Amino acid sequence: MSARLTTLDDLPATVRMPGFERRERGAGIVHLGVGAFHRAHQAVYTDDALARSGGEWMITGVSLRSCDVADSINPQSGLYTVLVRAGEGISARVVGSIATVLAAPREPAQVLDALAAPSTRIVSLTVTEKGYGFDPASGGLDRTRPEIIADLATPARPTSVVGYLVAGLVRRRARGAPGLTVLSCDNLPDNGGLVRRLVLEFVRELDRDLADWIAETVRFPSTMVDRITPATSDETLAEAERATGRVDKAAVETEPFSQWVIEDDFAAGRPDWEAGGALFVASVAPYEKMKLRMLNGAHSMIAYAGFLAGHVHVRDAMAHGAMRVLVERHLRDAARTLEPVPGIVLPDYAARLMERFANPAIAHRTEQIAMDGTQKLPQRIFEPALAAYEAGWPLDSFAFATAMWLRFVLGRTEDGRAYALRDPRAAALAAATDGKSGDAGGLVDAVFELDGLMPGRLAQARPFRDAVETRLVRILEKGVDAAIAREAMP
Ligand code: CS2
Repeated sequence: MSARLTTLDDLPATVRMPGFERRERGAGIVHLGVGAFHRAHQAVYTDDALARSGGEWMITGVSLRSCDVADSINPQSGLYTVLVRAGEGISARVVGSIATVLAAPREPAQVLDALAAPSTRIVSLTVTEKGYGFDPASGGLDRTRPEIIADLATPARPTSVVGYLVAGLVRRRARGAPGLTVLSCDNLPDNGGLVRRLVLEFVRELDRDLADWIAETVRFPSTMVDRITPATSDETLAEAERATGRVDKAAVETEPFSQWVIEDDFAAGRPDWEAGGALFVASVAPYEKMKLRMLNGAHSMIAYAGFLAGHVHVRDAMAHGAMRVLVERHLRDAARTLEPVPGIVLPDYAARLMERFANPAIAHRTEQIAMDGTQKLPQRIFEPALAAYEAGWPLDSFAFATAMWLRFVLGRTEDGRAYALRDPRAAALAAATDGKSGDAGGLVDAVFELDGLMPGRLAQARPFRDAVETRLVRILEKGVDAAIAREAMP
């Protein structure tokens, strides 16, 4: 059995190493949500930035809910392997930009200290869509969420993302520490604006002066992030051990492609993320819409249709002729709803997505992407559907994706296997669909009426509703495979 990855000594020459002396670099970033995506994306850009331009930008990771990442990465001094996989090729790189990971459930005071440290100049986040605790109907805090209720009652002992951000800022101000930049890196439209709104709403209930201080001294730039990164599996860990000769419990695998577009609005400096290829722009919105509607929208369609048709991975669905046709159609229909995106030719972007989805070396589970549909579909499917409806463009792709999601919500495959609906609104979905599993029209009506799920104008758009129902009838009566084949017919 190999030794554990704890130092950079004696790694094989084929493994790329951090291009800087880790001991010489101090911390400057606190990152909330140290999952596989962060380790394959922002931490890699930061590694590149530290190598090219130095600076005190080491990352202190924070896991808000579990201790797993801290327990796997801290014994490795924060080191871990990124495997980049395409075709037969695989390359390994050990990343050195994470100094340590704190587990909030175990050491909440240390997390607050890190947020309040004057050396912390950026707090970045990848906490998933549901992590923000917002109410999609109002765009403000979701006051029915237990963690939000608890944090508003006892703000000094937070558990939620917004609660931690606010408690950290309270301490910073009390200490006289300067403002900083809060950098959301989740797949949500206007992610910076969203987190700013939530933080300010929360703070206004506690302390109006503090709200003014935050509005003046804290920046909340928006970002678009992209790199397809499946959850780490045992196979990832075995592959990392083969590549490095070390046991690495924090390894991740990802694709070659990576993109980061960031609004250039920082309160107290930033790393030289351009070193890793990041693009700084005045407005992220066009990039973010493109990515959410094309990549993520098509991904969600593939996830629901693919999962129900028995495709375990995205690449398996992409090997199926009719599914490929539908992915191409989806990308075209989504692209039509976009304004021009500076520097990007949308048909080329779409062609690249087809290749990325089909990457045979990436085992991205459809079931992973299918989770949290209520949090993802509004920006991925419903917003472009509304744009298409209002412009008189085809609705088929969006209606098909929606119908497949509704079928997925029933929680049972065609051969009768039950699966858990992992979604923060699972209870509301179950209540809405209860007793209606054979009634397409009833299902559509009940789900379309859910609060804050769909823009009102879309829920009331008869052509969209009917297009979804027609498809759901077909799925329920003829089956998923037949519905996919029919949909792909010219
Ligand atoms: C996926 C994304 O799980 C999902 O919902 O659509 O995680 C996707 O892989 C990334 O956004 C790619 O950058």
